[in-house]
Amino acid sequence: MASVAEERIRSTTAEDTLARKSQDADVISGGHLVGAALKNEGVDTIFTLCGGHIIDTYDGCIDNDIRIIDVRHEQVAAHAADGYARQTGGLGCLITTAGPGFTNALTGIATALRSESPVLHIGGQGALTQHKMGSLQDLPHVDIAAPITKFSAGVRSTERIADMVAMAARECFAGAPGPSYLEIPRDILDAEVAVEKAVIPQPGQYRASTKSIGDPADVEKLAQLLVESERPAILLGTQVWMCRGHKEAIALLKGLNIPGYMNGASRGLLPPGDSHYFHRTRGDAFKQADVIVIVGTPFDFRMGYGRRLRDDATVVHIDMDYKTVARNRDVSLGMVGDPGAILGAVLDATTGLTDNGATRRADWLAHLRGIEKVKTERLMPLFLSDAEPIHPYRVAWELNEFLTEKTIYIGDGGDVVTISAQAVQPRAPGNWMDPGALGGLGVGTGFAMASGLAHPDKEVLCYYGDGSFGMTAFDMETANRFGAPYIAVIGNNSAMNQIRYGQLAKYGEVRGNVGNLLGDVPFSKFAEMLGGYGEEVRSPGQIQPALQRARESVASSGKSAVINIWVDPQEWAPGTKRQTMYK
Ligand SMILES: Cc1ncc(C[n+]2csc(CCOP(=O)(O)OP(=O)(O)O)c2C)c(N)n1
Ligand SMILES: [Mg+2]
Repeated sequence: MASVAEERIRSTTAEDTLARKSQDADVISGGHLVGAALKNEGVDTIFTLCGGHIIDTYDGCIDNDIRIIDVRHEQVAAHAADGYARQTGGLGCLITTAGPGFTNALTGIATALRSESPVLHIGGQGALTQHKMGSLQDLPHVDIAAPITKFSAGVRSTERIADMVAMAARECFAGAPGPSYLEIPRDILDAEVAVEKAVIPQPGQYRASTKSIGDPADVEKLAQLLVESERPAILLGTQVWMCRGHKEAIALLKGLNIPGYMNGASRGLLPPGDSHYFHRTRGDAFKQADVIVIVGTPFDFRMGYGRRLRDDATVVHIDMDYKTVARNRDVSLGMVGDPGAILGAVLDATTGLTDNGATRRADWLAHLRGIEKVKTERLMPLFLSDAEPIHPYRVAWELNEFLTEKTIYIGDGGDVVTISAQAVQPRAPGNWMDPGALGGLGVGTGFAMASGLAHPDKEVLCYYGDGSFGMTAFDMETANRFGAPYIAVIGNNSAMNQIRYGQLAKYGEVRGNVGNLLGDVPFSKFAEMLGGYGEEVRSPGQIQPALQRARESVASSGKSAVINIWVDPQEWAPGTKRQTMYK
C-alpha cells in the first residue's frame, strides 16, 4: 500500500501537471535546476511552507532525492534549517513563498546571522513580467534581506538558477559562515530551458578549501607563547564546533596541558569530568591567566566586549572572519583562518620539543579545579532545593542528571534557560544548542526537529520557558509527522519572567507586573492533543520520574512528550538580577 507521503507525491504529478511538463531529456525546468544545485551542495533536506510561487522547487527536490519537510510557520523552517546546518556541519536550506512567507522566516535568518550558521534561504517572487506591477505577495525581498545576510540577490534567467544557487551557497561559507538569500521569480522558476544552455557548476569544481591556517609565522608565535606560558587558558567558541575543529582543539588542550572553556555550540566538546574540562572558573581564569586564547567567538556582550580579560594578559584572538578579530578589545596576536586547522598546526609546531611546559602547568590546573569544586558546592543547596513551588535551579539539576551521551540539549527561554546553563553540562560534541547572540525566543521547536532529523539515533530534549513554548510549539506536530519526536520540558512560571525582573526592580509591583504576565496553561495537554505523553509536575521529587516516563514514551510511541514543570516565579538567575546582558 502506498504511504501517505507517496500518495502526496502522486497527487503532485497529476495528469494536467504532467501534460505541462516536458518529457524531453534535453530540457530542464527551473525547479529541477534548484534541486540539482542543492544536491550538488550536499543538501538532502529542505524546510519549507508551500506557496504558489515555489511549488516547482518541490518537483525538482523530489527528483533529486531531497527530503521535503513542510512546517506550519516559516520561522520554524528557518530555525530548522539553521539547526540542521549546526547538526550536520553542512548547508541548511529553507524555501519560502513570496511576501509573508519570506517575512515570517526573517527571525530565523537573523538568528543564523548572529550565530554564524550557513543557511541558504530560497524565496519566491512574482513573475519578472509583472515586476513592480503590484503582483500577489510582492515585496522587495532582496533589499530587506541584504543587511542580515552575507549575500542577497535575485535570479534573472532560468539558465542561471543553478549557478546562482551555487553562488549563494558558496557565500554562506566565505569567512565566518552565515545566511544567504536567493529570490527566484515565478516565471523564471516555472520555465524550462535547454540543458546545454543551463549553467550548472559541477561538484568538486567550484570550491576552494576553507581550512586556512593564516600566516605560518603567527602559528609559530602562538606555539611559542603557549609553550612558555605558566598559566594559559583557552576558550573554544561556537566556530570550533561549526568547522568541526574539536579534535584538534582537544589535542592541543591535552598535548600542552591547558584548561579548556567552551561556549555556545562548542559546549560539550569535552565531557564534564575530563581533566581538561573547566566550567565554573572562566572568570577566574580570565583574571589570573598570563596567556588567554579566544577561539571562534567575538568580543560581544557575552564576553563583556572583551573587558573581562585581565588587562596585562597576552591575549590571542582567532576567528574565521578578519573583521571580528580584536573588535572591541586590543589583542597581542590576531589570527584569521579555520580554528581547527590553526590549533592543529600550533600543536604540530610544538611536537619534538623536549619540554612543552605541560608538567609545569599541573599546579595551575589543580588551582582552577579547586575553585571549580568550591563553586559547585556553593550551588548544591539550590540544585537540590526541595522548595515548593519548585526552584528553577532544581529543574536544571534534574535535567543535567537526565542527560546521556546521546541527548541533544536545546535551551529556548528566558530566565529558566539562563539558570539551566549553570547546571546543564552536555556530554558530547554537538549536544548543546542555543539561540546565540540574537537571543531570540522560539528557536527550540525548529532546532529540535532538525536535530531529530539529522540524528535519528539521538535523543532530543528541549527546555522551554512557557513564553517561548507558546511561540512556535505548533510545529511539534511537524516533528511528530516526520518521525522526529522529542522531549519538551517547560519551566512554567506563567510569565515572561526574565523581563519581569528588570521591570519590577525599576518600577515596583504595580507597573512592574504589566506586559509580562501569562496565563496558567497546562501544556501537558498539548502533547496529548498531538497523540503524545504529557505530565504536570508540581513537586521536585516528581521531576526525574516524569522525565523518565517522557523518555520511554517518546521512544515507544514516536510522539513528542511535554513535561510541564511549575516553577517559582519569584526566583531568578544571578545574571538576570545583575542584568549583565545589557552591560
Ligand atoms: C522573540 C523574542 N521576543 C522577546 C524577547 C525578549 N525576552 C527575553 S527573555 C523574555 C521572557 C521569556 O519568557 P519565558 O520563555 O517564559 O522564560 P522565563 O524568563 O519566564 O523563564 C523575553 C520576552 C526575546 N528575547 N525574543
Ligand atoms: Mg516564563
